[in-house]
Amino acid sequence: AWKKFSVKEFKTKEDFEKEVVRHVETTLARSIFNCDESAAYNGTALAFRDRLVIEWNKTQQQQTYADQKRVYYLSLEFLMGRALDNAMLNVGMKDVAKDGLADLGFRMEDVISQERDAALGNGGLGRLAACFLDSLATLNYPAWGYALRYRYGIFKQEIVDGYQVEVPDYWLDFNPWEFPRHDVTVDIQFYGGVRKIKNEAGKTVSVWENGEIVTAVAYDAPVPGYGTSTTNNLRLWSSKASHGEFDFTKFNSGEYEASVADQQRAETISAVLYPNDSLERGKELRLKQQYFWCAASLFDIVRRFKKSKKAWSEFPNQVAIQLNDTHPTLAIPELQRILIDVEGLEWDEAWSIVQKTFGYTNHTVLPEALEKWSVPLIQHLLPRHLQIIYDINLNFLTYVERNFPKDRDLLGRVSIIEESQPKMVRMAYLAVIGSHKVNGVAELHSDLIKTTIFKDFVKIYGPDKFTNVTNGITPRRWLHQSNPRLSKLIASKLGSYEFLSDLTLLHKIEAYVDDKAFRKEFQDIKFANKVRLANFIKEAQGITVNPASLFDVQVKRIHEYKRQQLNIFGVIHRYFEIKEMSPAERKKVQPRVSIFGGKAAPGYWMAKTIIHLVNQVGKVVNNDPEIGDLLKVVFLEDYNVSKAEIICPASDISEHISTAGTEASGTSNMKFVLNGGLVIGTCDGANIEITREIGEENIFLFGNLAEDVEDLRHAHFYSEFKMDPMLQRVFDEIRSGVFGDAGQFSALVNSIVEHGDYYLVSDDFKSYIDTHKLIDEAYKDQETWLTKTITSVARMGFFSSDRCIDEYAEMIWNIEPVKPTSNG
Ligand code: 26M
Repeated sequence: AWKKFSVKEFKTKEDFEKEVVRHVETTLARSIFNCDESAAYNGTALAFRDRLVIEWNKTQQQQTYADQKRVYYLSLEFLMGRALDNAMLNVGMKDVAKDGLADLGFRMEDVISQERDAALGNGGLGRLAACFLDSLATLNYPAWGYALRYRYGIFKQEIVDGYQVEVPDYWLDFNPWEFPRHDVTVDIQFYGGVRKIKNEAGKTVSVWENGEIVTAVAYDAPVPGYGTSTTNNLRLWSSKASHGEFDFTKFNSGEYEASVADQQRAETISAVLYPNDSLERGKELRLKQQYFWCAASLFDIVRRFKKSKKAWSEFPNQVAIQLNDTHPTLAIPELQRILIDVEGLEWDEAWSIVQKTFGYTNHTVLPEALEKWSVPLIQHLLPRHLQIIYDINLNFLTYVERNFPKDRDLLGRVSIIEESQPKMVRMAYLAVIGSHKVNGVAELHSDLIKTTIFKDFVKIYGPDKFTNVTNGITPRRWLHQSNPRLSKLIASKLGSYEFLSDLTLLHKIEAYVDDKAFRKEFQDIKFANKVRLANFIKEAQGITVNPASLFDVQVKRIHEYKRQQLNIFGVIHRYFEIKEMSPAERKKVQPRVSIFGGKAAPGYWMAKTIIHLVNQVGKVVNNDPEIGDLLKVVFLEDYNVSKAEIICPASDISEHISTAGTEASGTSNMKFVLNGGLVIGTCDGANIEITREIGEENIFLFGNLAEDVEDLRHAHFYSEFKMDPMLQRVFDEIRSGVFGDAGQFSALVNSIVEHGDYYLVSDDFKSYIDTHKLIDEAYKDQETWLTKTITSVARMGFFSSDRCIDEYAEMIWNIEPVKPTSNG
């Protein structure tokens, strides 16, 4: 009977308005008479949240009852963006809410944009995790995400005098989407020592003791699926002082300050997301974050398993844990520790459970990005784990030696411990050894890990331990939400929105590629999206751009390997080319807007220099009366998920131009093509598979291939190298001071001219410029261009994260969906 007392449903706009007013007046304790946009947002969010939590509770109950294997996605980053629009899409009733808000005097778009992004991630890796959660729920897989509840997400970027300035992102003032679970806590130990004792059975066991304790508190957020009532859970851990530590003795004995300091030290663990795409090498706090999160999550998972009273051998049949990069690798020794030290299993039995439980996804082959932690630091912070890591290594090396007795150097090469000064733990090797499957994120990348960083492990374990799962994106956010008009146009032709749950259905729009009305609407939509972006650029950066220009976009984290410097050098080249033209020649130039966006890691000086150069070039070009609309250069401040939702539907060309072999996959390439933009790109990451799917006539590929990179790098040092004359001209202009004090840019120019051009900018420059020429010409033929874009959209079905999650489920996790039933 209690089921009947569910929350108030709203069916009409009047019901909805009542719910908003009720929440504003009671939950928020505000007068409805000074209800501003922010209050309207909160009221709307709470009204939809009520609907969501009912489904959420039901899902959790049904999944427990189903008693099937669950997957736990361990990721230090979930770049979720805004939640309200997605909640409305999944609950339904957005139209009702829109009418209701209109009655109350608000526009839906304004209310939606009140929400701050949940920016708990750096870039592609964190956004991939968010897309995966969306697909897991949509496909009814029983799945939980585990992460940290950072008080500060990725910093906000401001551009001051052309330089990046970082501003803290304090986002938790009021977050209607999170539910504190003050009753779900785990005490986590750090430091201390290990003692061997004999237990009651006479067996020698290790006890880790006398450490510091910090408490993990769970905060849960609902993750709704599309077209299903399945609502999964994202659990974020927050750190606070354990009761022992905020000590009443200290408090009473006048050491008030000391006890508060203890508390603050504990809270520091979950305070801030590390803003590096790369690593905060050796930072103790980062290692503390990793262990704190792994230990809390594993305790939670083991606690849930133990409730079932099943035998330990059943653990891998109930639990799959996916490691998103090496950040959660400590979960491997932690589970081994729980099984042998706490639960009393024998080493071999425990280790077999561990290996069957974990899967590891690698996201980069760049050597400088591979995680290593110093042995002394781990010894200090996690003494028992270091012992276990050494034991894992000993067993592994013994096995290798027995099977490959003739290869003398092999042991040193594959050892988890690097024999450096100090010794280092190679986290990627530990992750490979402790998992049953290792996957890369696009075909080329998955091949590369087998021939480079994990070559020896392929020899040891055989090739079947390694597999590929090409990344994908959720069409709910990256088509329907970001481009509602295109989604509607597609639905009108396919007869329903089913393509949002089965993106391969998109192929059917290829039948309309010659349909006049369809083409016109498709083109109008692109133009309207460009107008929307042009307005945004005007508002945000004060720059006027003509939406009839070709919009050329590169938005992603700033890295030398992603080669924004190649792009801006190309822009400089274009600028001087136009300057030298006669008026008659200028008439034939295709007007362009070059749009950049992205954050540099705060300590990555070269990346910051690239941002500065883009801004300096913009200042010169945009104010040059000779140039006018022929070229504009925009650096869009503070690129994030919600801005990507405006930018991706508005590009004509987007740039994915990494040095071949360096970008593991890329995912924004998929977003741009799915929204009717074309790509200029290198043969790298998922660009290769995008080409295979959409056809090579529909993409602008350029540059050297991954297989030639090594020789080309070598050639910069060991043979007579002739700098490309067009690029030389660009460098001469920069050095002349046209874009401000040349000294600012000397390190950037010299990295290419003097220090070996590691990312091969000079080798690819001509090919890049020539390809942009082709793009200019192709764009002038609007009909052919339109055909390319429509055809490409129709062929993007493969890149749904739904396909990707089904592949993980089958090849790595061995899990089945739990179909929701209508009665809990
Ligand atoms: C850091 C500093 C200097 C140069 C490179 C790095 C660096 C590169 C990659 C650090 C970490 C990296 O890997 C983590 C990561 O975010 N990888 C991204 O994962 C996405 C999802 O799979 C892929 O789409 C991106 O291609 C990949 O870069």
